[in-house]
Amino acid sequence: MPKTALITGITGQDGSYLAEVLLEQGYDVWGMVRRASTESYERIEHLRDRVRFVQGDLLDQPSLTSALLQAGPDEVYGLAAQSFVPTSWSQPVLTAEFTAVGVTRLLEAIRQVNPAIRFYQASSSEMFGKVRETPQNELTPFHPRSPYGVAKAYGHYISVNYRESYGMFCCSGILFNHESPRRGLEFVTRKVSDGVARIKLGMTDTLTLGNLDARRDWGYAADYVRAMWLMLQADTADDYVVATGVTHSVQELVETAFGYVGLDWRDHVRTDPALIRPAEVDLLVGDASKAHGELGWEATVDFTGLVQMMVDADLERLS
Ligand code: NAP
Ligand code: G4F
Repeated sequence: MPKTALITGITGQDGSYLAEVLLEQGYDVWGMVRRASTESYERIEHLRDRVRFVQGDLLDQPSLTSALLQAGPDEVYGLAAQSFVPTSWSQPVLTAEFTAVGVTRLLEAIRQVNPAIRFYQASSSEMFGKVRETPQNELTPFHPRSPYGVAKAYGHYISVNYRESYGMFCCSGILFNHESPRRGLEFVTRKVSDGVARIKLGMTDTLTLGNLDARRDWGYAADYVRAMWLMLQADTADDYVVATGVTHSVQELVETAFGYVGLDWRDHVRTDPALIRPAEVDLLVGDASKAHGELGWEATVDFTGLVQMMVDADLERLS
């Protein structure tokens, strides 16, 4: 009997890769999508005839209950969120409604429809914020530095609480930044790969960025969604850091991407104070020893391989 999974946020970067993994595993895959005047199915176009869709929105409790009743999942992957950190300052209340309280709405729907459903919560290294120790692991205290980080800390703790209060199988994956050619264009890696491709192809000459000193632990999204699936196959529900363990600055990202196509970044990159955040997360680097040891998870793509993959994909798309 094949298992059934429901993915919220299936139209996003991670949802598209996770759907591929689950289909490969023989799952019946359902995706929750929100109604829009224009469909945003670009990342899952190639999967459309293999996935079933149900409408729902994190703001609307009855739609979540209906989605669960319709799909009848064994596993729910809660990936939907307002996921862009700068937007969380301009829309802090909406971010809290989607990214924080939305998790409670989904957990309540699961508890009422079928509390045996296994649940994955898309938690974030942004919760570590102004980091208390380096590298960060599952026991590192949180100090979020944006309304997004605060909302994710809520989502993490409410998932832990439903596990501890009701015995539900809730896993919180504390994932560090993960990227791919399907990454949204506003995130820094994709902004850089897209910008480098445009400059290389003569479509523009300049790339404007914010803080070049921030450091992130960047991995490949297709690797990270495997960790989500592995968490829900474990004997007991738990929380896991997923990271490469290697950190690079935004400047190193820029140097690597421009260098790959034979350009000097100093000739093209400008900085704009308007892109500096009200509060910054200066350094993230994760310790994924628990995921390695208990789940057998490993990253397969390193930083240079990731940057080159993204630049190649944008060059091909724009050529
Ligand atoms: P993403 O590309 O921004 O995708 C977000 C998804 O959420 C989209 O499918 C979006 O649908 C959906 N969504 C947003 N608001 C919704 C609402 N009110 N109701 C229903 N669906 C809604 O994000 P991602 O990079 O795939 O990340 C997936 C999850 O992991 C997010 O929760 C993110 O915060 C978290 N996370 C990401 C990273 C990372 O580095 N990528 C790291 C740690 C944690 P539309 O297409 O309709 O907009
Ligand atoms: O690519 P970013 O926007 O990602 P950020 O803020 O780290 O958040 C991402 O990763 C989190 C996991 O830690 C996720 F939870 C979250 O949903 C999202 O996927 O920015 C990375 C760094 C920041 O320090 C930022 O200040 O790049 C710096 N940066 C410099 N110039 C820029 C830019 N970021 C963006 N987006 N655009 C710039 O022009």
